[in-house]
Amino acid sequence: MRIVILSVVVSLVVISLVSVLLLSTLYTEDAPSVVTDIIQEPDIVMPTKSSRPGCEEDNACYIPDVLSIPLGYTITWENQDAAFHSVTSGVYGNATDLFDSGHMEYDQTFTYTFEYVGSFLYHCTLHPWMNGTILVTEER
Ligand SMILES: [Cu+2]
Repeated sequence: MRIVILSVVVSLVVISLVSVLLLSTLYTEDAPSVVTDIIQEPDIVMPTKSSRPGCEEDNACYIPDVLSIPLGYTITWENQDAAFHSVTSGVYGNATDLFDSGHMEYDQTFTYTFEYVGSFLYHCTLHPWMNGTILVTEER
């Protein structure tokens, strides 16, 4: 009788331990993906078809094409177009060496932290019509 009770208790403990383990794996798998989604929310996107001229007429080669940020803010760009694009400081044919993403493929992101106050022009090295501006202000 004692052995029967003991084995029932042991089985119950094992079953509950396994359930807790299974549940915890479920939750640990869910939690990081939610956090990742929040972190990867881009500030600026390169939309589809920005590789063809015309987006500049709607100021929509980078969306938004002008963005104001506080000093020290880190901007995330995301290429949502099928074509390669870049995020390069300066203007087309006259890049500065502040930042350069290199060629970004679809879904790729680029981040840059602005450490100086001012207005910063940037462009795409592949498509002369793609231009954007970051306005960095003193307030945090
Ligand atoms: Cu481009």
